[in-house]
Amino acid sequence: MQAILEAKLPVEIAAVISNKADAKGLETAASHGVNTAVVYHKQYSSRADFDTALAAKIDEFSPDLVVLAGFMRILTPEFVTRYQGRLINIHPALLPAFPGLNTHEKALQEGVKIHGCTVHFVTPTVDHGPIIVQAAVPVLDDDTPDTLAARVLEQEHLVYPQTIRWFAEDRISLDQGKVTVRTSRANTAAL
Ligand code: 3YE
Repeated sequence: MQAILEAKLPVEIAAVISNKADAKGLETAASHGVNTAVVYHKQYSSRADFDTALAAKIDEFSPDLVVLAGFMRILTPEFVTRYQGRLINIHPALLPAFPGLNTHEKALQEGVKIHGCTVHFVTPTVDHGPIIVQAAVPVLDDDTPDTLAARVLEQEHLVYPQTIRWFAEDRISLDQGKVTVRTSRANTAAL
């Protein structure tokens, strides 16, 4: 989220909304003069109620694009459908490998030599939406989950702002589950 705020993108960051009042990102956003809001999931008796409240808060800002950054909740199909084609997430693995949590541990366990991150449209099945962009990093022999995570995070900080820039420039489209990225650069960031 901080990398996005500091990337000097040609967009207005309408608001940063968290489901946790103590999220560091709220402070960071406020220090950049960005609107913040909290929709606390524990105040709602069901996932559907939380998602409805979250959507209502988001819609107060009429965003063109909703960007999940460090957001750790599974969203209902109703929520996901409401923002179809304008809701994106970044996942710390080269999907479809290693969906879910603890991706760096899993990558080391499996012995993959290439790991990375994936920006994807959000669909009802977690971590299975259409892929927009990926960045790859090498896995080194002496990597720990932490050193590997740091290498991947560096790429996340590049590709997520880049994706938002392309979105703002109307270079990304989603048609029948297929993503097109119109850019002179390759879709994949370099190693
Ligand atoms: N929801 C849908 N599709 C997606 N959320 C995220 C991506 C994505 C999505 O592609 N439908 C971990 C969720 C995985 C988990 O079990 N979370 C718990 C809450 C844990 C907590 O509050 O810390 C839950 O019950 O949702 C964003 C990434 C989701 C990460």
